[in-house]
Amino acid sequence: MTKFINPGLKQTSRRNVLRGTVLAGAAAMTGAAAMATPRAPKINAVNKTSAKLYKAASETATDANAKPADLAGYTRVKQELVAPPFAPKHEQVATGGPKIVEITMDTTERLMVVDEDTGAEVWALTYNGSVPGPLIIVHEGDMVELTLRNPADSQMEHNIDFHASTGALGGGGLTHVYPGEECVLRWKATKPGCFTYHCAPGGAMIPYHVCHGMNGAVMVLPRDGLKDKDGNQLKYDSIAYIGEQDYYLPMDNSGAYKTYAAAGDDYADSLDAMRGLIPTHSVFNGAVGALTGENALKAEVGETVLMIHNQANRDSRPHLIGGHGDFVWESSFSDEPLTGMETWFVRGGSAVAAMYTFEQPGVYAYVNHNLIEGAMLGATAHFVVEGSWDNALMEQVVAPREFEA
Ligand SMILES: [Cu+2]
Repeated sequence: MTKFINPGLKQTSRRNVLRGTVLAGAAAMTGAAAMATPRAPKINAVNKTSAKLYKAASETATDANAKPADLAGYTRVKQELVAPPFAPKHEQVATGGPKIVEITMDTTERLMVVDEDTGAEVWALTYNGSVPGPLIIVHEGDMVELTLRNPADSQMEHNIDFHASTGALGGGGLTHVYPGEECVLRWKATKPGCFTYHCAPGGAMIPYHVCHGMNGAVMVLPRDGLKDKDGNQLKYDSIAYIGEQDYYLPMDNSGAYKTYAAAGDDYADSLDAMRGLIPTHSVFNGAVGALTGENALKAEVGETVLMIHNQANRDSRPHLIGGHGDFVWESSFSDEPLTGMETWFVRGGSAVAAMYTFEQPGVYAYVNHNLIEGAMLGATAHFVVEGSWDNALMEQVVAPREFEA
């Protein structure tokens, strides 16, 4: 089978199609022709180094002399993954012994609207069709067993790097799947906390895939659930799973967003846009307005929400306007949570959990408190909270009126 990348540019065999190096080469050619830029060869060099790294990781982890894993004592369960902002069915406190949690993800490539007002769209590279990819929840000591499938009609190769896992580039070295291929990776969740996962096919393809939506989060709960600093149990009523996505969408000379016929066609243009490090969009759950208006998150006064915020590429600083982070785990769930936070920090390439119990009804904006990103680039979500107003917490004593000088 033969496929074309960037129609008219290069034709290659199926197994080689859209390897990071091939595409980078194509980008280098177009880049060199259009701009006479000296940068393109550097990307090639990076990709070569990266390819060696992946090969080495794969060889180490497929050592025939390695001892087989002892799976005695584990029970197998399936976890049905659901689209964000929702969380899969799970226990907060684990019952029974450790489990092998079976999940399946498809690396689907789909054209998504990023902003209806401007017509901005992206050929999103996804896990199971959503940006971010689905939230996975297990307990410390469990195994995650992922079947990763790349649909036959995909344009690109994909893989997955789990920050929660140990070895072989987070599994990235063992999970490269080309269109029409699948693989199975099993890893043990030894570190409790929230962690990013993302696609990392090598070289410049890594940020390209991550900045096209290919990332998500795993939450590894302690077996006995979440605790405050004194060891008291903390439970949540619901989860709001928010993935912050920076996009670098190419524009034409008039400032209009460019459109492309297929995933990968924007590669050279996107790399040029990404080099500036300034996103055109920074959005929650894939698009401007994905979590506002009709799509707003819902809660009730007295409800405790665990907000899980994933950012695979850039730092973020979430703030709930009108509320707080009662308990925030910026690091491991083994660490004491931060308390009473006004704004918390998500290091680029990580996921953070913040717990809050709503005390007043109304609309709360959950924003990246880099307010340029929150208000101008799209990083805003809304919680619509039902319940009775508490004048003891806040009251409008005098409505706005003219005063006499
Ligand atoms: Cu990918």
